[in-house]
Amino acid sequence: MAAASCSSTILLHRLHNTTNSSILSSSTHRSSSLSLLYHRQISTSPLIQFPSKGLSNSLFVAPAERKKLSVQTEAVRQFTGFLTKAEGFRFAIVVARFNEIVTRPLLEGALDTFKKYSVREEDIDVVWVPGSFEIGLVAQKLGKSGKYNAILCIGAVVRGDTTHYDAVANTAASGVLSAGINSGVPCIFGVLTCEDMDQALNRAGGKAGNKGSEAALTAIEMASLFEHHLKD
Ligand code: INI
Repeated sequence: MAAASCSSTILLHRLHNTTNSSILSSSTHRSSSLSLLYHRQISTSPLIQFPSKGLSNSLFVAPAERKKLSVQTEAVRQFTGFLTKAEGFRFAIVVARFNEIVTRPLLEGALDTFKKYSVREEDIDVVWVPGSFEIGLVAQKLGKSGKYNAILCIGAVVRGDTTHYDAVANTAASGVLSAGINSGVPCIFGVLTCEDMDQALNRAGGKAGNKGSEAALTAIEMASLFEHHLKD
């Protein structure tokens, strides 16, 4: 584990960013300020809030205590994945054929995003399965193959279509989760669970954006987190 002592400039930088030092290795490098530009969703609020005197149940933090708190949290190392330098990462996409009218645009959104973030086409394998129920097993197999940095799982479960909506939706979610845990490779849940087809189409490139594209960003971030910070 890297030593916690360093200059206040570096500490401040670390509070808003991450170091390149792996949590699981002893090597320590400082991240470049460039990486700050690409940092996603960083919370600048304190991680913990202490109650102020006389307000034991309140979350109010007096200015003096807030200052003290920021001094304390400056020593906390924070790690995250980045969207830059995705070139060289390998991804598998497992996509369900069921509701293909929805899953195909989700797949296209994911492929577009990978391209935008410099993932090479030859580093992406797409595996089609009959339905969302089958995704978890295949994702696990691909994860365990050791060939990929992350597995992106795409499906669409629509309540209107089925009386076993809950069974398929829950199986898809727990299957993708288990695949990640059992393989040690990030498995990203890009399976829509919707009330009706309109809602599904809206999320597959319609009014509500493209969830396949969002899932691809998550896959890159997780691949980066594992590559740079969580390697055995
Ligand atoms: N599969 C889906 O991906 N979405 C659905 O909405 C769906 N419905 O409606 O039934 C669905 N069913 C198929 C299921 O995933 C399996 O392929 C099938 O049960 C065979 O195991």
